[in-house]
Amino acid sequence: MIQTLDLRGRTLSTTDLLALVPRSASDVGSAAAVVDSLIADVRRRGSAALLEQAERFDRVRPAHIRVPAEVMAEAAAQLDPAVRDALDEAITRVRRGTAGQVPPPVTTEVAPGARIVQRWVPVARVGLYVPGGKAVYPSSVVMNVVAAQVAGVRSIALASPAQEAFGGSVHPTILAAAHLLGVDEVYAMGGAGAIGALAYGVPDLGLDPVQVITGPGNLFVATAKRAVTGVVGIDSEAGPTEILIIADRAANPAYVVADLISQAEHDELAGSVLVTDDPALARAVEQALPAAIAEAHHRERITTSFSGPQSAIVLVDDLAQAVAFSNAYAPEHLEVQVADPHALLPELENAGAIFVGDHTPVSLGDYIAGSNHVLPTGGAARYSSGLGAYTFLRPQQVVEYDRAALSVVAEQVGALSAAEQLPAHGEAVRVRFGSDPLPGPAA
Ligand code: HSO
Ligand code: ZN
Repeated sequence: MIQTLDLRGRTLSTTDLLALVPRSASDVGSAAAVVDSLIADVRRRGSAALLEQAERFDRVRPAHIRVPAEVMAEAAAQLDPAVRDALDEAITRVRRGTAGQVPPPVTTEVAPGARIVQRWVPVARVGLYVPGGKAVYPSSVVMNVVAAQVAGVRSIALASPAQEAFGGSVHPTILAAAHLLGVDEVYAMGGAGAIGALAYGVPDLGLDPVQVITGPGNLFVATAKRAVTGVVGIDSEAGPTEILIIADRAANPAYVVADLISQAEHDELAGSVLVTDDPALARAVEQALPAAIAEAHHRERITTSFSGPQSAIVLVDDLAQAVAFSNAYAPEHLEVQVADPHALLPELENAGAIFVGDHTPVSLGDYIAGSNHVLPTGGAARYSSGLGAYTFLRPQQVVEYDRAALSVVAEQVGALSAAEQLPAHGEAVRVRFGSDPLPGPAA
């Protein structure tokens, strides 16, 4: 079922390597016209448009778009205690794991009396979109909200589609997770209209616009996030999940099989790739897969994902070739199950997150490791990172010169302003010294 690609003895370019294990193409953009009109309608008619869109796309008319406080509290009270305990632990660990992502302000004296402060300022208000489809991910609420809170974001609004099965409200597990995190501004609204509502605000709902929108969604949500970019900032677009495992003869095939299956259960389009220099391990994994999949709850989805061109067992000559493959592929999740994983770490450049050793499966990171599970997919790990506090922070420079420090460079500002034929620029410095002669850099 899963293809085996034997790259031993072959030298391939990055383009060739990528063509061997192609990801599914994304057609974000194809829905642009529909999405634009849905957003425009929300801007024009506010909650009336949102209610109509819920009836049309979610087949239910929410009793309230803004989820009432009692409904939030009730959902939290009804939450299974074991799930509540696990969410509490996840929140604690992700908070700890995120704390190091807020850099302290740095002051640099570029010259005597001339100071540049580099500081990191959170955006004021953030919107989080939580999909309402086949999967309910309270863990994603934790990942997004904690990152924003650690950054210092003061106001967070959450949007999730109205659910027919829950009387037109948001899924109670999502409500409970939000409540545990102290987020009580939740709206039963979904799809492109919800993204428009967050970006532009909805006056008749008392919903103020946000500055950054994060969270995954279907094609319409992704298209809508693209459409409002510039009005707001967004996180990266989430494609199907991916796992790449680099393993050598020291790896336990049962762990490799379980970890590949764990991510494939998300999506038919999920990519699962094992890269190994050990033909015996490759064989063991290939042989163990069918029985393991047969046991799996989502066996059909997993089978489809393993049978697709995006999944493979890749045989390489050595771990150096495995690293080269992984760097070219740039997986969302990279597991390193080799005898000496730390020897490979310095060489591993492109990955959303790296999971080291036999006892760090991706599913640990999905829930409770303390890292963030919102990670770049589709090769975006070549140039971007996962979600973190920095997603909600802007670096800002604060500039401060005293009179003496300004006088030292006044002539130079004048010279550059003359060269650019912008003499008023020079004058804005000169005016501060009246008829005093300018001392110039040598003074
Ligand atoms: N592996 C998913 C995140 C997730 N897993 C949520 C379980 N729940 C994408 O990184
Ligand atoms: Zn997962």
